[in-house]
Amino acid sequence: MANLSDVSDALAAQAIELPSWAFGNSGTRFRVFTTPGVPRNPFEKVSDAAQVHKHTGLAPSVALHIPWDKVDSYSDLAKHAEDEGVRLGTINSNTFQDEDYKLGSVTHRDDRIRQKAIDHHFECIDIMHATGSRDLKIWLADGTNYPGQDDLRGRQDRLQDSLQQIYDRLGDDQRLVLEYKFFEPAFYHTDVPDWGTAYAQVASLGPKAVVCLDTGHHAPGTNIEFIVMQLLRHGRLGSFDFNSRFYADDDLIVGAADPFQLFRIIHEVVRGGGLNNPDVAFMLDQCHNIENKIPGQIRSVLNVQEMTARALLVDRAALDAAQAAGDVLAANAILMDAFYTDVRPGLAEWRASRGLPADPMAAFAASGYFERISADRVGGTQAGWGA
Ligand code: RM4
Ligand code: MN
Repeated sequence: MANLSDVSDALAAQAIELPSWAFGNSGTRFRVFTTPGVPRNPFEKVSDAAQVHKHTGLAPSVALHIPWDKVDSYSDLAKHAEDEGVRLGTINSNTFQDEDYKLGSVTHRDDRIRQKAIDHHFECIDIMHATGSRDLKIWLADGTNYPGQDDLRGRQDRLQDSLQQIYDRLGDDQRLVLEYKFFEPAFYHTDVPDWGTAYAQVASLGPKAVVCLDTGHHAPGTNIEFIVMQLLRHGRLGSFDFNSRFYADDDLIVGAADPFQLFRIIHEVVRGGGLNNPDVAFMLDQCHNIENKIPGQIRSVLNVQEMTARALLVDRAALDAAQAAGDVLAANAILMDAFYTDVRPGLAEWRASRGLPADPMAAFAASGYFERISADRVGGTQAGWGA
């Protein structure tokens, strides 16, 4: 098996994008608890995200959500990000909080409402030009609650037409990233429920359309690493939204519920050439409901780094040989050897050797940043989900 020094370059190249909404107060449909120092505007969210990068070196960019992160000047926001040592990343559209979208957005039967949803994406593309963002990520709440409520085929046709109009607006270097989710807020059917539907939709749009795999958006028991393999094989895995789930779309800290699943996913990413490949963006999509948000994000990127390190330790040559020989138990043991390797002490040393804190959680706690924002940001209540 390799050791960490053999994979140092791959670790150094890793970049994980943070969601601006992770820094605002968020919650379930029950109580939204507040956190001291919560950002009052997108500038403060970017500052908080920059803390994660400062202490880990892993998170150089921040995804924005529109309209949550609308500002008067995107060049000012981009400049602020640069001053803080990070940059602005993916732009996420939002067609799930407007009264008009009760029965759908880009799939709506009413041309006025469907056009409004398409126009929102055009606005997002304008913002991408101002921020220098490459990716437009689209997750839709569209779907129905009752059998017979609407014509499934008609909705799929309107979805295709709307996405094509949005796609045709993209600049040469921009991408449309379509995210699927099998249920919620619609419960009978969603219009983009699974990777196959997302794949069929993006494949007919053109080469700049790819799929986002949100790890929380599958039915229990789904073999997510198989989907990773398949999308990579077709050249359509555009990005990950990492988080973890026990029961539904829990949006908990990635790797918390099932670290082995995260390992298996990243193993397939490595196997398929998707690691540190700009075509496959690593992002978090999480909400910190009860834990403090900045340390929650630090923990998250470290979890991804730890499972990446373990996946890189897999002895690929030995694995290939065991697989070719049909040696089931040896092949399984080779994978498990890497998974069970505790990479944490090695990663602490590796960080220290690169001028980063050996223990990013402790370094953030000692920095006084949390105490400072808690005192300074009076009046910050909600920013992000539920804003
Ligand atoms: C959705 C989806 C999107 C995210 C929103 C906040 O469930 O996962 O990626 O933008 O939540
Ligand atoms: Mn997501």
